[in-house]
Amino acid sequence: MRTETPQTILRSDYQPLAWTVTDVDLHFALDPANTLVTSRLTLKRNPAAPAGPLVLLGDELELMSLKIDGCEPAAPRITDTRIEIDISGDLAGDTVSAEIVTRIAPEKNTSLSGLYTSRGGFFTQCEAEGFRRITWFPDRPDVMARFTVTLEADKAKYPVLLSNGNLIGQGDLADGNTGRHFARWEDPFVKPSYLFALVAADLAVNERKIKTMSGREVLLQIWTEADAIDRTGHAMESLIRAIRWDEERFGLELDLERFMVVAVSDFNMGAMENKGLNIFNSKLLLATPETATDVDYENIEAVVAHEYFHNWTGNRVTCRDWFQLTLKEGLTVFRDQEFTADMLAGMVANEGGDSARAVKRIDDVRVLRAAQFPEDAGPMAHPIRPDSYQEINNFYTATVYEKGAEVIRMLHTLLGQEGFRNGMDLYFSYFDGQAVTCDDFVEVMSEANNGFDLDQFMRWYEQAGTPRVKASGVWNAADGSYTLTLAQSTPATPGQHVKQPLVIPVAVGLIGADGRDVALRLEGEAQPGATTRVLKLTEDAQVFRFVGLAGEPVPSLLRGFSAPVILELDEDDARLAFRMAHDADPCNRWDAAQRYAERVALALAADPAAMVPEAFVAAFRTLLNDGALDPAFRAQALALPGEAYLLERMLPADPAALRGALVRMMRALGATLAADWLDVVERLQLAGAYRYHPGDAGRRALVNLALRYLAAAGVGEGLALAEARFAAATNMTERFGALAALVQSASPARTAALQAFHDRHRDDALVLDKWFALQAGAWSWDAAAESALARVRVLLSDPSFSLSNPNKVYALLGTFFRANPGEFHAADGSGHAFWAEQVIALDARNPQVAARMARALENWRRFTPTLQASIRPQLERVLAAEGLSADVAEIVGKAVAE
Ligand code: 0A1
Ligand code: ZN
Repeated sequence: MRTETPQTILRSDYQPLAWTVTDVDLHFALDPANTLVTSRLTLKRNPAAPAGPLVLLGDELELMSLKIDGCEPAAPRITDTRIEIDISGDLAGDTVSAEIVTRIAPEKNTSLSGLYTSRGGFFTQCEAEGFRRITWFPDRPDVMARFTVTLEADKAKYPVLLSNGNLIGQGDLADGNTGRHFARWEDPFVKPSYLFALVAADLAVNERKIKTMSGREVLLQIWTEADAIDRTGHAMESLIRAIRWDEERFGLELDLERFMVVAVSDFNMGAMENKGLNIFNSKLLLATPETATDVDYENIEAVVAHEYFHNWTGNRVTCRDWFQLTLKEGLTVFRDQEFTADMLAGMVANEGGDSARAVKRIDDVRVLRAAQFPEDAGPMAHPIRPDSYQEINNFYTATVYEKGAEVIRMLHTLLGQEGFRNGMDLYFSYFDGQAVTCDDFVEVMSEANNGFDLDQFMRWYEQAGTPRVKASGVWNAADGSYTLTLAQSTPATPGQHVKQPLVIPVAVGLIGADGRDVALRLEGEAQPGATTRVLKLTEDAQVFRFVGLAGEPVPSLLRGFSAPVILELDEDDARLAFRMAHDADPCNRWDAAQRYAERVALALAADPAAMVPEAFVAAFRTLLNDGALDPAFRAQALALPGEAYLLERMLPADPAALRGALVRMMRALGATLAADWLDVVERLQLAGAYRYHPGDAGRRALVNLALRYLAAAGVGEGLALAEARFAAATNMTERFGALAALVQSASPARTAALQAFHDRHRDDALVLDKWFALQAGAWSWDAAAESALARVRVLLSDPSFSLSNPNKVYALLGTFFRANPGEFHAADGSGHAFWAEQVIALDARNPQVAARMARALENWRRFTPTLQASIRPQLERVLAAEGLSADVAEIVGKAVAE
C-alpha cells in the first residue's frame, strides 16, 4: 500500500467493533493471474460495543460483488481500503450474512503479504494485516471466527491443497472444470484472520503419527518440494520434542487431529504459526549435515518449537490488538528459550547439563545486546507494548520479541517456576478462545500468586529505553561488611522524557579472594544462605549490606543476566581478569571477558598507535587453556564482542576506527596465542559421522574460532589447517567454518576456496545464501583487498541472486549493511549512496524487506560528524522517493526527525 502522509495509530484509540464475525466460509478458485475469492460471513452485533456500521477492510482488492442478507446494500461507503455499511434496524436482528466476491492476482503480489506465488505454488502470509489483501474483512485480531475453506485448483500443477484444521472433503471437479480438483477444510477452533493460511502446490510429505499425553493419535506432516524431503528429518524430531516438552512443562496438549508444517522459499520472516498449518521459511526448516551448520540445526529446533508453542500462546489465547503483540511473542520466545535450554542440557545430562544451559543463555544475551539495545537507544525506541505505530509490520522488533521475553523471564524469576506455572494455568482457564491484553496476563499472574503486587512491574510494558543500573561497593575491613549500592535510571527516549523506577531483579554473588563464592548473609539475617541471591531493586537507589565476610569480596552482579539492563560497575583490568578466571556464574564469566575486550577495543580505536595489552592476551590464554571449561563456553568467551554492540558503546561511533582496533586484536590474539590455538585444533578435532549434539557442536565452534584467529594473524600452519579442513570436511559446520577463516584473512587461498564452495553447492539456494553472506561480511585484511561494496555490486548481478527473494536480500544486502559496518560506512560515502539506491529499489517490490534494510542507518546520529554529513542526504533521498511505502517512510521519517 502506498500512502502520502503516514497515519499514526494510537493504542489509546482502541474501540471494539460494532459488528464481528462468528463464521467464515471461504471459496478460492485459484489461478496465478486471476483468483476469485468468495467469502460468506455470518456477522453478529457486538453487545460490548456502541452501535455502528459494519466495517470491512481491504488492500489492493478488486471488489466483484457484495451482498448483505442476499441483497446489495443501499449506500455502502467504499474507499480503497475500507467499506462501511449501515445495517438498518429492521434488517438487523442480531446477525446478518454477507457474501463478498473479490478478484486478486497472486503472481503480481511481490510484497509476500496476503496470497502470493512462490516457485509455482500458492502460499499465504496473513500476519499482521495480510488477510485484507485476500478479501474484505474486519481484519483485526479481536475478531475470532470459525473458518471453513474450499480450495479449487489445477490438479496437475497443484496436487496438494492445504488449509487450517481438518480435511473434510476432496475430489475432482465435474464438467467444465476438467483437470481441476478441490479440497475442503474445517478448523474447529475460532481464530483471528491473521492465522488463516492456505497452500496449493506440488509438494512431498514426511509424516508421523504420535500419541498425545491424553492418548489421542495425531498426524504430523512436514511438506516441502520433493527434492528437499530428505532434509525434513531434524524438523520432525524437533516438532515431536516440542510437543512433548509443552505437555510436560506446561501441561499443554496439541488440540488438532493433524498438524502441518510447510516450507516455502520466498518468505519475509522466519516462520508463521497459522493454526494447524505453520508456514516456514525453508532456511528454518530444512537441514542435512551436508547443508546446514550446528547453528542452523539449533535455530531450526528453536523456531519449530516457537511456532508450535504459539498454538497455545497466541492462537488459543490471542492479542486484542497489535499493540499487545508481546503478549504472544515475548511469552513464546521465553518458552522457546526455555525449551532449547532444556533440550541442550538433556543431551549432555551426564555432564550435568548446566554449561549447555548457560551457553544458551549467553547466546540469548548476545542477541539482546546486539539487536535490542541499539534499537532502544535510537529513533525507533518503544516499550515492549508500544503506544503508537504507523506500520505494524515495523514492530516485529527485538524489543517486542527479545526484551519482551526478558520481561517474562523476570516475572518467572520473581514468582518462581511453580508460581509462574500456576499463573499460566489460570491464564488459559480464563482466556481460552479470547483476544486479550498484556494487563490481563499480568493481572492473572498476580491473582494466581496470592495477589503478588505487580503494579510497578507493569512499567516494563510502558517504558522504552535500556535501564542503567549503577553499582558501587564499599568494603569495611573493621567489621567484615560489604555495602552494595544499586542505583537505577532509564535514559529519555523519543516522546518519553520522564522515567519511573522499575522493578529490577538483580542476582548477586560475592567472590572471595580464593576465587570461590562466599555464602551470603544480609544484615539482620541470622545465618548465611545461598551463594547467589536475587535482590529486588525498586527505588531510584537502594543499599544492601552483606555481613560476616572474612575478606574483601569481588562482586558478581546481574548473574544469569537477571534483567535487561546495562550494568555500570567500576572494575579495573585485574578484576575483570579475575572474574574471567573465577566467576562461578558462566554468564558473568563470559561478560567479564566481553567487558575486558570492549575496553581494549575502544582504547585501541581511540589510539591507532596503541598496542594490545599483554595482560589482556594473558587473560584470554588462561581461559582458552582451561580444559575444565566446556569448549562451547570457551568459544563464546573468546569471541570478540560484535561490532554492532561495540558501536553502540562508542560515542561518537567510528566504524572504521573500531574495525582497525578489532583487526589488531584478532591479529595479536591469533599470533601470540598461535601455539595454543593450534593445540586446540588438534585436540578437539572430531572423528566419525556428524551428529547434532551440543558437545560436538561446542568442539566444532572452538576449532572454527581457533582457525579464525590463526588465519586472521596469517599464521602459516593455521592457514594450512584451514585449507586442509575445508577440503576434507564432511559436514557444513566444518566446511563453512574453515571457509570463513580463509575468507576472513589475507590468504590468497580464499578465492579458490570460495569458488570451490560455490561449485559444490551451485544448485542449492540455501547454501548459496551462506556464500553470499560470507562475502558481504568479509573484512579487508590487506591493502590489495577489493572493497566489500565492489564485491557486493558484482554479486548483485550473480545469476543466483534475486532482489525478489528475501533470503537473498538478507544474505547479501542485510549482511553488508548490518554486519560489516567497517566497510559499509566507508569514508567516501559510497556505502550510504548504495544503501539509498537499494532501499528504493526494494521498496517498489517488497516494503517489509525494504524497511528492514532501511533500519541499518537509523542510529546515524551516533556516528562521527563526517559520517552524519554523508548519511543525511541519503536518508532524505529515500524519504523523497516517489510512492515510498508507509513501512520505509516510518523508519526513515523517524530517523531524520529532530
Ligand atoms: N508471528 C511470527 C512472525 C511473523 C510475523 C509477521 C510476518 O509477516 C509480516 C510473518 C511472521 C512468529 O513470531 O514466528
Ligand atoms: Zn512468534
